[in-house]
Amino acid sequence: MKALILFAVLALPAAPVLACETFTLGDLTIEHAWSRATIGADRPGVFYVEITNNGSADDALVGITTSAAGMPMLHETVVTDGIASMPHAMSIPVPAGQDVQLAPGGYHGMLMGLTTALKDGDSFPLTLTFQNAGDITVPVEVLSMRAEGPDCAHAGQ
Ligand SMILES: [Cu+2]
Repeated sequence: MKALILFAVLALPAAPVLACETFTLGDLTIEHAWSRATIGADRPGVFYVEITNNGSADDALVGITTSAAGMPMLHETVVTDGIASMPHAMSIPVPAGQDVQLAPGGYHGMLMGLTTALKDGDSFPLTLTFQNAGDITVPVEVLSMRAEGPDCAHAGQ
């Protein structure tokens, strides 16, 4: 039994780090697509990603869909007088030449109605819909419950 546990630990670094892959849709670059493990399927999951617009025309993220959740939505975390709320974001601007992050404390995807609990190390496909660039489906890597983002070494890439 002890040997089995040791093997599992040693095998971890070899796992593919999907969240560090980069995807391209027209002038847009999509990377660091990740989510957090959930205890069950009753509470919503989260979706974070980084989008870079390398073009000269503005675009906007207008929706997300995934088989992992019945009702995925775009939210924005807004703090007013010290109280945080999460209004629904109809669209998230991705201005020309800029880098936009869906990250803890700001814009994020909220995966309402999870079909199953999200487990650390799992991944699920999610489709991002942009106003101008159209659709792209990327794999979303599920990180640990306390993760603040993927640990991607960009040196030499
Ligand atoms: Cu939210």
